[in-house]
Amino acid sequence: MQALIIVDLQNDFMPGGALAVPNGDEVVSVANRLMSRFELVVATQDWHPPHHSSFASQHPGHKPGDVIQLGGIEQVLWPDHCIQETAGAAFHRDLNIAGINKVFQKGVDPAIDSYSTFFDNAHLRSTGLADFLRARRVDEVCLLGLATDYCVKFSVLDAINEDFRANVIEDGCRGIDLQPGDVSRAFEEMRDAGARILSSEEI
Ligand code: VGL
Ligand code: ZN
Repeated sequence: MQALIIVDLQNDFMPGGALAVPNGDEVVSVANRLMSRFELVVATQDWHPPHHSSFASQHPGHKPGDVIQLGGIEQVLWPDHCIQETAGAAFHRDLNIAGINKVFQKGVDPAIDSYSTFFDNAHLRSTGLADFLRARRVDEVCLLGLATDYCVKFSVLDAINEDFRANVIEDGCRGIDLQPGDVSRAFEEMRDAGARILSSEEI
């Protein structure tokens, strides 16, 4: 059984948003088109408390894009984004919410970031997604969304670690490219880990 996982199609990641991913809005229609092909559709939401430690605003002297050590792991600092219950954290208005079976929220612990849909960045706490999928006999997942080089990549790597076959829908993803080449390196890393990189036409 296959599931579609739609990653973080939220206003703050769209053009004009607080942490805009270039052309991020282009993948909403890809997500809507693919939903009907899957028996199970999961969407994730980046869902931070107002003073989340991944925000540069919480670290005097630092600015977005800086990298610091946080709880022993590297943390890129971001503009304030996807704050719980705000318009920026809401799904893009064109996303077909009715086609989503379950929403998983992540990044809720103020002390640690969570790029992956499965675990926080220190791999300490599970979101419950893996068990949710296994309970429904899912053995293969297809992922798309934002951003290729953060939440999509880490979700795909964790999916493989959790023994799911993982497919990434290339035209359903857009990335940040904080360092030029990050997006193509992310695809390479996912492929090397065992993910299949597909086009939405192949689904
Ligand atoms: C994301 C940076 C910070 C993402 C979330 O969804 O890829 N990136 N928070
Ligand atoms: Zn975030």
